[in-house]
Amino acid sequence: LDLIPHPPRRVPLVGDILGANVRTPVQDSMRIGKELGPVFRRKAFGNEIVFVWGARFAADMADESRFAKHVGLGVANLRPVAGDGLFTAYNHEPNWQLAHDVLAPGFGRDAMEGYHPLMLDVAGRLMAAWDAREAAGLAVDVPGDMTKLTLETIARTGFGHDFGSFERERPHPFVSAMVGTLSFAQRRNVVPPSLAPLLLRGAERRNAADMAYLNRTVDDVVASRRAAPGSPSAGQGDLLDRMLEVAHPDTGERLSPENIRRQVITFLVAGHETTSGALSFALHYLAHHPDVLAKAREEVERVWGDADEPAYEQVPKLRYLRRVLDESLRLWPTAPAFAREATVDTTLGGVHPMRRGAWALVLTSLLHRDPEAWGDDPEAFDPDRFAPAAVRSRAPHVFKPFGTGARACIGRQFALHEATLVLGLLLRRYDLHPEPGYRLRVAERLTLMPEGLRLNLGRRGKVR
Ligand code: MNH
Repeated sequence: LDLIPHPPRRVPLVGDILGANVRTPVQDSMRIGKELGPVFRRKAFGNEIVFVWGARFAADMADESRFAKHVGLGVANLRPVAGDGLFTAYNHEPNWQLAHDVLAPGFGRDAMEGYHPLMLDVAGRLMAAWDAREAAGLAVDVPGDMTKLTLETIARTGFGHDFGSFERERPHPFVSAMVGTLSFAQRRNVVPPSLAPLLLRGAERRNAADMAYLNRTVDDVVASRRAAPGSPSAGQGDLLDRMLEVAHPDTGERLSPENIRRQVITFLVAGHETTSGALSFALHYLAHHPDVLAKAREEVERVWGDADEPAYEQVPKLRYLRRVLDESLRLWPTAPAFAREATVDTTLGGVHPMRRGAWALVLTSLLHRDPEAWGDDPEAFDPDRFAPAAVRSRAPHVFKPFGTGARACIGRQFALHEATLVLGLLLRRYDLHPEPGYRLRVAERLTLMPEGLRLNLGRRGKVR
């Protein structure tokens, strides 16, 4: 550990909290990491965290024969809500493998094709809302509307449930409760455990209420499916059908009712918050880079032609738009870090000895800006970094917005399909004008989101 640098001014008991802001732990760590180098540590009260962002070290941690996911920190703080659901399960918990095997086909090609019409339908509701704003000459609240869109999409495709987000002025209480629990989980990382009972007493009570609300919502969704089996998702069965009805192909085992509750919460939360941020950052960059926007729009018009609604296979053909999305996720990976632990006694990158069980946080948002992997100007927004030749010439394991290995994101294809589809539809229909003077600010609540991002719209080709 002595080899690993830390901020210079350490305060006894308190640690490295000088200059640290409890609202922005990720951006603080990015700033500090740039100064201290590819592996560094920060201490807050009793807890010392090792951060890794250098391309070579992060790539080494992707080696599944020596490292695995570590459930700690923010993820562990979500255990009271998400329990042994897929995202928060410990590697050794049998429910991880069981749920993974039962649910993975729910993200296969056939399943995705069944979700496509529902995704189009939700996008239609967004555009109806945006048409009305545009006609009234009003700006749109990008993160707010993207959250409505992605929540409705995962709820409709996965669970046949309609939250009615677009019929509401304010976020659905499910969203407020979710944001409450995420923010609470983040705050628990930055408050000393000994003072937590005192400092977080009011917050604990609110968190308990938020959790009770999430549980109630989920129990209602499950109960109504049990009362009326069969999902609306084109003949395929959706995630909830799989949870309720599918047995493990080898063992014949099924998910328990308590575990199903955890999985539904997990998917409703994991399935929308990060995608909403990804869409919001992409819209921000598109609005601020007219040349990129023009090129992406040209592609949409060329590939989709006059089709009113693009078919499933026409979405992955938007190669350039996918690069825009990748580049947005490079600069602001909306799940900005993930933790890895050594599964054997080993040496990280040939330099830092690690005992079995020792863990470190891969700081994705800084890994994605390491000049060693990304060149001299890593802050610049440039989708061509993801052109095939550029990708081929880059080292592996330096782009990790969806994590790595066996515990990487199960919803990756779902998120990419949804986001590419929606960006394509929006570019075809609207001109995007930034608000004068807006400078990107990033809000943190375990995930990242552009704060206060509003865009003015212009409607193109009124016929469609
Ligand atoms: Mn997702 C795991 C990022 C969209 C459901 N997701 C992860 C991890 C990252 C991640 C990073 C690994 C975390 C870790 O190692 O601790 N996820 C994203 C991003 C997007 C995203 C950046 C959108 C953009 N995720 C989605 C969607 C769903 C989903 C959409 C569901 C429909 N993610 C999950 C689940 C896991 C996960 C479930 C846990 C998988 C496992 O451990 O087996």
